[in-house]
Amino acid sequence: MLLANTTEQKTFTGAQIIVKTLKNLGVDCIFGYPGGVVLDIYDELFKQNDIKHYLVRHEQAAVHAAEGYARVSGKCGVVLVTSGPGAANTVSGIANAYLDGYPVVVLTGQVFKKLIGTDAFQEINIVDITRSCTKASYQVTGVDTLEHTLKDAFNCAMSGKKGPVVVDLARDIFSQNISRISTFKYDNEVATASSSDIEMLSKELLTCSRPVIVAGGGVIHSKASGELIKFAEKFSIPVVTTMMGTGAYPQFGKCYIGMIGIFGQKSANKILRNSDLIISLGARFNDRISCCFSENDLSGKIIQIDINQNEISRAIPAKLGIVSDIKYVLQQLNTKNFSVCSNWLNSVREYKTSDVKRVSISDKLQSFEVIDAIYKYTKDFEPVITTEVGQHQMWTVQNYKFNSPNKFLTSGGSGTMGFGLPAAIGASIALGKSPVVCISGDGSFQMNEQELATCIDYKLPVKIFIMNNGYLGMVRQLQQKAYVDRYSETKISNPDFLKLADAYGIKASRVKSYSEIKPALDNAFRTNEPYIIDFVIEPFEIV
Ligand SMILES: Cc1ncc(C[n+]2csc(CCOP(=O)(O)OP(=O)(O)O)c2C)c(N)n1
Ligand SMILES: [Mg+2]
Repeated sequence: MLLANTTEQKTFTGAQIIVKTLKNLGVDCIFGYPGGVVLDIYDELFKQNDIKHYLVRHEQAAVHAAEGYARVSGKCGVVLVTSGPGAANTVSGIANAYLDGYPVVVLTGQVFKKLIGTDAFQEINIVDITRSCTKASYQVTGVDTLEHTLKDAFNCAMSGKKGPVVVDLARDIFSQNISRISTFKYDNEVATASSSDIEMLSKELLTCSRPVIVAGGGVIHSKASGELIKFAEKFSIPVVTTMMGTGAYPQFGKCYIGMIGIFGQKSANKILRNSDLIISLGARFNDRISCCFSENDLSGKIIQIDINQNEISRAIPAKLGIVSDIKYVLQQLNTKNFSVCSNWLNSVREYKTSDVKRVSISDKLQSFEVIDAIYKYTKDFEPVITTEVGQHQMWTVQNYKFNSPNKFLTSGGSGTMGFGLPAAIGASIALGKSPVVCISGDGSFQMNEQELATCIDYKLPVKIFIMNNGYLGMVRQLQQKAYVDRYSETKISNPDFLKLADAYGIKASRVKSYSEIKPALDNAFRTNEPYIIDFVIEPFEIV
């Protein structure tokens, strides 16, 4: 909701209004890449110091960096790019932020109003292209609607289930004048459960005997980890998470069992089957989870709590759906008394014996040994860990122990290779240039490796650990199972990552055996600069 108005009498250009409005909205950094159409905005940015612009090397990376910044800071990420190819390059990043629900406002330059629709030089219809993967796509063709559209865009990105919003800016408006500009505060209204919803939920909790909590990304969005810990531990209810809920409940916590879904633990999936009540907190039950329950009817026992009305019963029909901020619901439940389920919790802990134990399949360095060593080395300072997409992503979520929210940044809904490095850049900036670890695959790293230049330019201590297996491993694994070892186009050649690092002025080392891990990590964390470790691992491991 937008509140209050005071006015100043002065004339402003559209470009000035953009920069001033962003400041009013509390924006302190922008990730972007310039081009002819948006030069007026870049000139205004040059003249001020309140908003810092981070120049990336590819527009997709700008959006991932803005998402990484948003995930860690809780603020809205902002991106500025030029028209045509600049705007088109943002689409993968926008889709990523959409599916995982993180707020990013993407400002795209557009050709002059009279040229829109004429296939003018560097014209694309970014509004139509992104309509299905944004919360809203606006086009501004007159300076009079500029300020309000920007406010609406931020409000939309940050409210309810958060997500990306595009604001496409016709070139004319940057030099048009307007005489009024407002200052304003902006406030977020959050949906909360009704008292009858809370009563119905309490009744279910009073009558069940085998409850389980599924903590999804919504718990992290709602900053409800403290309330979740209290709720689960007060009543001894087992907690499982989705991948996006990793860290929402501490993995060393006494109620934690594991991650559900196809790459999760058998024990965690088994609890859902054997439970009589599933309390789903901000989990989407997408196909990577629901495929594990195709032979079980969970619909009669799911209570789904989500800020997004559209998620309720989307994948599995819910017995009760509550559209609400999760923190609010947990706060209400924590004031009540339900029976304590210690026997049930103790019995499901036994399920863990059925979980697969990782074992070495060769004398080569194994992925799980590497991730475990990284965990042991970093656990005391709990850095933010980002991943790319592939086997290394699953090895990370399976073998690293996350004990706090917002420490694990991964591409869940979209599975976008190329997310991890720019997301680590955004996270490091949000944390005031703190060390952030990017666990990468050799394939994924090459999707946005140009961002090493951004790390160097801004002296960001991003530690890139490449799980180098010489394959697009996750796809190779599918081929191994489904196509009898016919590895069509999944063996990849890589550059010498040490030489590549050197070309960018980044220090690096290569690790081929277990004993080399610790000295390499010492080197990586001793410096306050970026660092690359090329972990040469067994190529034929499977997740
Ligand atoms: C942009 C994009 N293209 C293609 C894919 C399909 N895909 C999923 S995992 C994967 C392999 C990733 O290889 P690598 O980064 O080396 O990770 P590994 O599985 O070997 O650990 C591919 C190609 C994708 N997820 N994203
Ligand atoms: Mg690989």
